[in-house]
Amino acid sequence: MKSWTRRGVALLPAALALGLALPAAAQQKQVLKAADVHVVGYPTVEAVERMGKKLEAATSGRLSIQMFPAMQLGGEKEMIEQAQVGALQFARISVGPVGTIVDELNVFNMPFVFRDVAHMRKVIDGPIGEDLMEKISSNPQTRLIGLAWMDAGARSVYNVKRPVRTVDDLKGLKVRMMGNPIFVDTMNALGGNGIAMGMDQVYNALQTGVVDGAENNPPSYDSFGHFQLAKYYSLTEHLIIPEILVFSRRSWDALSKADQDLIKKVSKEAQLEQRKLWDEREAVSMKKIKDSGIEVITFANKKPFQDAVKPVWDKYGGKYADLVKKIQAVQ
Ligand code: GTR
Repeated sequence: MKSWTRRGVALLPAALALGLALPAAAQQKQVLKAADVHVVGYPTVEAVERMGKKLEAATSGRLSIQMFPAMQLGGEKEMIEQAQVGALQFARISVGPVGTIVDELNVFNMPFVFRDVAHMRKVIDGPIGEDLMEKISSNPQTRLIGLAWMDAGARSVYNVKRPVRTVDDLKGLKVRMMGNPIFVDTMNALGGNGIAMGMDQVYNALQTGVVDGAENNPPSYDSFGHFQLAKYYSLTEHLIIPEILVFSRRSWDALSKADQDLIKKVSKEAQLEQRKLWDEREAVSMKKIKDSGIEVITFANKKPFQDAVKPVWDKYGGKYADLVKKIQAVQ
């Protein structure tokens, strides 16, 4: 009896680490850390916080999420690194930086790859989305588990200098892009000077003239305060890049199968819940942008912009040709 007890005690930490079937009350409370570059109230942050509430309810408080919003843990590159070592569990990031780790995902980072946002949503909700998500989880080098897609609308160019009405107007503008060579090449093909930079530096860079502009969706342009500095917003919609919620593989492997399944379930629900929040927020941000006197430039025809990015397709497109055909076939 004694030796059984000793062995039982000795095995306890291992059992906990593996999440083996101990009575729920005996299992440790776990606070899962989540990070986002966005502030509280932003659709992605709100969706993950709601997930946390669901986890708490489903496990009687054993699992919960602590959100670190607003770049408290750095930019997305830093968030990925922290998730890889298990210092952070959930990282809500753009597919932009993920493409530098899992090349297949770069297909979503190609300019004008989707016809519109509705097309992107159909693709991420369907088998292509599932397949690409699996590519993250199945590749041991990522050290990440892919959980859910989220919406980030379409990205458009804004700048401090002048209204951009044509491709030519972009000439000579230094435009911040996310850290992925595809984006820098895209801006260069459009005639501007693409400058890769983490979001944590962009406001300052716009203020000091290190860059003349950047590109993003209306909620980000609004929420990061860039609209207060860059007064010209041209709805080029050159990139439609979904967001992604990933989990640290290291932390994942220490969870029980039941907890993994629960996290997968609430993440999938978050994918559609975030979309509703997104649509509402996009309308609010667009109104705020227009009401604050920003010159919003629309395009009846984006073909000149689409034609200009042909060099990017020539350089990278070949690798993704089959996948692109499948994406285009999604109606
Ligand atoms: C936002 C996106 C962030 C980040 C940011 C950026 O739209 O939600 O995840 O990618 O853009 O430009 O760095």
